Amino acid sequence: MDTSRIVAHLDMDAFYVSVELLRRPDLRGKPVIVAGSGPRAVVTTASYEARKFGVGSAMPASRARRLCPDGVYLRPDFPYYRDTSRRIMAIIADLGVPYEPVSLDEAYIELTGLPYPVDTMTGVVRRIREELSLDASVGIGPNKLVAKVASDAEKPRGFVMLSRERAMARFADEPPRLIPGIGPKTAERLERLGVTTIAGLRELELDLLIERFGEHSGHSLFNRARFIDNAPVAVRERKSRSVENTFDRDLRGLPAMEEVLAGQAEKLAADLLKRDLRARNIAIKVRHDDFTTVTRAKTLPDPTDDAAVIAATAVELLRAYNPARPVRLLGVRAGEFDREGARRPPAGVQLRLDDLDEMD
Ligand code: TTP
Ligand code: MG
Repeated sequence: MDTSRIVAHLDMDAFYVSVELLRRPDLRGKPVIVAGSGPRAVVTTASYEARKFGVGSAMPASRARRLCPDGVYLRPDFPYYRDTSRRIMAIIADLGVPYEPVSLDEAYIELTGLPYPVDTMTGVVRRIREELSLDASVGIGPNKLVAKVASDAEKPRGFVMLSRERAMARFADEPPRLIPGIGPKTAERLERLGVTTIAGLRELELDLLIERFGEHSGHSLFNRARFIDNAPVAVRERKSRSVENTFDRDLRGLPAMEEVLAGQAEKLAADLLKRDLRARNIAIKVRHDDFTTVTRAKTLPDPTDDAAVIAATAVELLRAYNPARPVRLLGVRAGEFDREGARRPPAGVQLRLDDLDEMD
């Protein structure tokens, strides 16, 4: 087995609630619950204060109100959470290593090959705290499975590093459901086989697991009980990057529009530079006052991350199109990247998870 792999999982603490508290600091320390409205509404998240009343995610809001009648109930504001999520992911992206966002508030990060993987993650947590005033929990391990379970083990503000062996020992007496991928149905079937703990699951022979759960799931259960997981951190590369703005008042006339495009080209170029990307294709997006939307694109002879080249191309496209109606939105997009993906840092000293064991 490759013992030099190091993966982190980062998960924000009480995410929706924490984001709400940024604009409602008066609610800090109170039981706050973000839930939808209507008879079938469910709780999306509850502050740690509210969790003391037994309120939790996915619970019907009506039940939460009975358990915690004095709680503050807020409606979810998804655009606000999405925007905050982008900021978090941008901090992670700054590491320049592969990462995989799994939801608005969590991501896996491939730390293999980094000289100081632990410092790297404490740095991420610090930046999220300093720049966004939000708390995150982190798990570090030899694979995604250990990292994920570790990030959950000491929430909130957890920071747990475990080797595979340590993970097996630490979670031995926990129910199999602790392992992602083992849902209520599987847990029930395991219980009928007399298995109520992860250690108990390890006592079942592979053949029996395959017989009961099928080839694929049988193997998976066998491996996951041992915290074996070879899944890669799946980087989802975006095929293009863009900057766009909607205006409070519609724009008329080319000069005003060209000025906007020039500013957007600056931002886009900085973004490309940061991600070590050069684009072969530049496009503009124009949305009119009647919401008709057009895009115009041009392929360049050489890939670029140069603001002046991007701006000149965008302006050229705009002049050729020459909008006939007032414009409510303008944008510039860069695509067909020449060199995708992040710079790999030079391989330095490799911290092995055996070393981590000795540190705690
Ligand atoms: P989680 O990370 O599961 O929960 P959390 O961040 O609120 O709390 P913690 O990690 O500290 O235990 O989910 C992230 C967000 O996803 C959560 O804030 C709200 C949303 N969510 C739902 O909308 N429905 C759900 O059932 C769950 C579990 C989460
Ligand atoms: Mg979370």
